[in-house]
Amino acid sequence: MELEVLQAYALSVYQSFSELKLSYRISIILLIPFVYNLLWQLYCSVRRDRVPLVFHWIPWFGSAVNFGMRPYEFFEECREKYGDVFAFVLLGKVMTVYLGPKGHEFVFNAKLSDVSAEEAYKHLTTPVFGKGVIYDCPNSKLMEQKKFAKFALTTDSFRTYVPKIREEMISYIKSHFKTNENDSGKVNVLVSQPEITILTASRSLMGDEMRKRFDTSFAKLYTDLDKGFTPINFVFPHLPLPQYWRRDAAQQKISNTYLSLISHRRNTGDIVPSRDLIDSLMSNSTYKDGVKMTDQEIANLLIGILMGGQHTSAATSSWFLLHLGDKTHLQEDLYKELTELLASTKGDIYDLTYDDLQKLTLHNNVIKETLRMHMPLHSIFRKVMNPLKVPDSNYVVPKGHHVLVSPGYSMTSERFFPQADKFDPYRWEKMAEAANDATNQSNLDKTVDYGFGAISKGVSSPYLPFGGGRHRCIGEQFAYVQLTTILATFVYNFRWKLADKMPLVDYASMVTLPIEEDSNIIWEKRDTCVI
Ligand code: X2N
Repeated sequence: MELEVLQAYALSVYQSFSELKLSYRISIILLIPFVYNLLWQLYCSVRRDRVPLVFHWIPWFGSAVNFGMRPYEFFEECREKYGDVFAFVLLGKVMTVYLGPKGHEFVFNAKLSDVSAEEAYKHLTTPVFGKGVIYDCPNSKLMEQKKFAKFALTTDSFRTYVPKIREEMISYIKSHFKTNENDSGKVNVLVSQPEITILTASRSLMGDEMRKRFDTSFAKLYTDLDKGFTPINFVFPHLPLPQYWRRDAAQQKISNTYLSLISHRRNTGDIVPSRDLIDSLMSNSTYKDGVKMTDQEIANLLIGILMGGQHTSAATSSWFLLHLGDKTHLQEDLYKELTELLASTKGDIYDLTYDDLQKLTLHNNVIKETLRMHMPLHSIFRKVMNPLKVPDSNYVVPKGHHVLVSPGYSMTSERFFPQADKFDPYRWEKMAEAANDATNQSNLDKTVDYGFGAISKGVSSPYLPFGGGRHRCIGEQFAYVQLTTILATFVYNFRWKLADKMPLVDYASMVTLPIEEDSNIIWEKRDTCVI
């Protein structure tokens, strides 16, 4: 009975609608999403169990422009209005943000059953890395893959990587800065640093054969794959466009190249587990349940690891070159630190070892400060799999929404780092002293192991450039080895300054990059230049 009344009503609404002028009908249809959007926001605002939602006019798109162009300012404005917890709409997804150290705990240490990284990232990463690894498998498998990868990231392997990284750097600079002909020149760090990063990472992690391939058309495949690893791919993982076809073809060709190297090494028995990541994974990739990773999966894991290290490291070395080009007196301090260390061992840059790197305090603090100001990933996501209570509040984040954590926000906030917009590597020496004075250190020592080694249990530090919890980065030590070697080699051989003003940040790329047109530096040889 009720249904008939409803049907009759719907019919009469439809009839009066179809009697309207066409232009009115079109307007009404176009207005429906906007009206729905406003009603939905009204509904959210009256529910006391929902996180405050940032108002937006445009359905689906939401706050994409503000978030995509200036995320930290957007977060700060939202915090002033709503506090540390709020939600906003981003290209059809509802993102719940929790700012500050409590937010770091909320997201990084959330229960595995409540939030999922793979559901947030797999659409982006699986076409690029390939199937069966990282976010294209259950979390328990990822934990073991991280354990397998860590076998190639030991102190012993780092000792062998340092000379290889330095050699690649020097040969790159020789050929691209043309140091035989010139004593000074201009270079765009967004050109040089990605190239230096891929050459040093592939030489050390992937071995000599793979490094050699970058001198050929193989390098073009990496560019194709790279172009498929952008924020647009979060929203549209597959489109019938050339850039997507090239991404898929590059994934196949690159993984086939790894596959053939793997079979070659296996057939010739040429496997030395401590040599590089390939050998290490070949000899150490059997899951606890006895299942072995297939060669295809090993190849895909290699692509993922190299891709992860590439963008983040290239961005970081670009930023430290620019900041040091802006504050040239820091280069002199670094030079002093480096040459004094080398003098104590009566050597030059060719004698720099892994153990020396640990003694270069200022070099390490330059990297630490660069990561503070320019955390490569400004926003980290998880998909909510079960209704998730926000501690100390009435809020529940419903299943299907996302949570967003942004250590980069805290790391650039005045509330946690005085004079946060000043590049000051010395702040870390002062902070280390202050921390030693503090008595309550007990919490810092607690660790937890999710299967890939012990990591800090607490994640409530405002400084978390490598994240925390079960998804914490395993590349930290490798990144420091690679970046310190690159920095020391620059400092030993050159002085440099900015060609333009200090560049602004491009937040809409995969990692936070300097704007390309202001990323040129002018270098000149030092007396000690050996290149
Ligand atoms: C459309 C402005 O531009 O309005 F790679 F083995 C390998 C990477 C997570 C990037 C998040 C969003 C920017 C929207 C702009 C491996 C080393 C990893 C870790 C909106 C109009 C991959 C999210 C990018 C937000 C920027 C996920 C990486 N260590 N690598 N509107 O990484 O780890 C790996 C792990 C992420 C992001 C964004 C917009 C393991 C616009 C205008 C436009 N971001 N982004 N890795 N936006 N607009 C990695 C974690 C995993």
